[in-house]
Amino acid sequence: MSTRQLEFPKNFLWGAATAAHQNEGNNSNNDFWAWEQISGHVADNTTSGLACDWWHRAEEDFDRAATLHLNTLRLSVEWSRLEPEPNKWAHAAFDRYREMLQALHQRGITPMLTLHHFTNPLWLAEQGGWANPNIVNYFARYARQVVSSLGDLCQLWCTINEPNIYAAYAYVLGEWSPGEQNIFTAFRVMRHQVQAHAVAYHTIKQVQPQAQVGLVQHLAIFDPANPDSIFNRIVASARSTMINWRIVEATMEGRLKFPLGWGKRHVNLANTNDYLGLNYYGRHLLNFNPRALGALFAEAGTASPEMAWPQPWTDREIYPQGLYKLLVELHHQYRKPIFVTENGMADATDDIRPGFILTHLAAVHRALQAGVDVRGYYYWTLVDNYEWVEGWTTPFGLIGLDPQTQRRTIRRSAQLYAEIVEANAITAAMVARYAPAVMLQVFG
Ligand code: IFM
Repeated sequence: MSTRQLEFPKNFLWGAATAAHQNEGNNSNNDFWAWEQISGHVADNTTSGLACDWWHRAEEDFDRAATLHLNTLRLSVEWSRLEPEPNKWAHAAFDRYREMLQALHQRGITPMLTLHHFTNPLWLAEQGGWANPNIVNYFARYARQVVSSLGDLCQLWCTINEPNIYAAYAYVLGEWSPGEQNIFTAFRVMRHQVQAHAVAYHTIKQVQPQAQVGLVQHLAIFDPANPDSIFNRIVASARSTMINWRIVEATMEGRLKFPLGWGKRHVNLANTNDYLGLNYYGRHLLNFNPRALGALFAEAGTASPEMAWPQPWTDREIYPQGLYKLLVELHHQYRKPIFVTENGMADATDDIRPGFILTHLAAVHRALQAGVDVRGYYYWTLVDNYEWVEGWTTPFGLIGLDPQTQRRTIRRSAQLYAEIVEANAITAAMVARYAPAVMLQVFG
């Protein structure tokens, strides 16, 4: 048996990522809850309901996370619980989050806390949500309250999760509340997200100067389905610029470039990330389509079968090299510490997930070898949870969940991940046991 292994740095953070609405249950005071109650909005017509019942029993899953040796967990606080009415703060909800954060610390798990993970209090949605410029001040007020109340238990903060995905689903595709299909509103929303992030960044640093604060962006690889077509190449590159980079650029360089603005530099936006959060899921292959204005003139194409490693249920391909490429690109552009704040796949049978985890961690390792300052990795997600308009159809968890009975099943990939975390390394023996087919991809 080969003794080859990929070792990770000492103090590397190994975690899983989660989100309040997807895990807590009964978040009935937010706009996504209202949205999911309407028939036809969710693939399997389910609602989030009790979700993983974290509002009452998160600690049981924290125990499981500790058994898997995780030393960090990314979770979010639910705005609609904490501020159920404008500027009225629910102390009992703050207390529950304090309990959860304390429970993590007791288990040796460092929390990373996200302030906004897609959902909005109903009062805010009724005022136009992220399309309303007042959101910037509302978000700053909320950030101040959260950090003042929970800051003694948390130092790692994410302001906004995947602003690009939120703007696209809620304002371009119209699949999430408020169901708009207006690309110009989407650009306005993105501008507000950048401004809200920056104001929250400064607010958090004022309250807690030692805090580490960052935006969490979903970055994908957009490649031309046919690399010989110049139109395909143009739309793939435009998609990458607009969807991947404009928001990150604005929060690092301070410039609101087209279509967020006309390139003016705003000092208060610049350098508002202590680290960069990267959520990565795969590669999209694109064809030019002159009729697809809302999709920036692109539609999904397919790769040649021998190239593709398809992901069930999406049009994106599993593409671990993409994680390496994006880590290197972020590093070259911005020289900031990076966390892989999400990476995962839905796989009910858990046949593909072990290979997915191994190949993506090998990509992270390669980036580390190339000098990229990657501080941690969060698998999405710990326990199967409510996947927005996909409902309960896409089990991403290391741990399986039957939402009817709340019964958990530890998947093989959880055992693999636990072994990697415990060893702080990937060994050839692990690959041979869990996913021998990817041996070459992992060790090159
Ligand atoms: O479940 C989502 C999460 O809320 C945000 N990032 C992608 C995940 C999987 O689709």
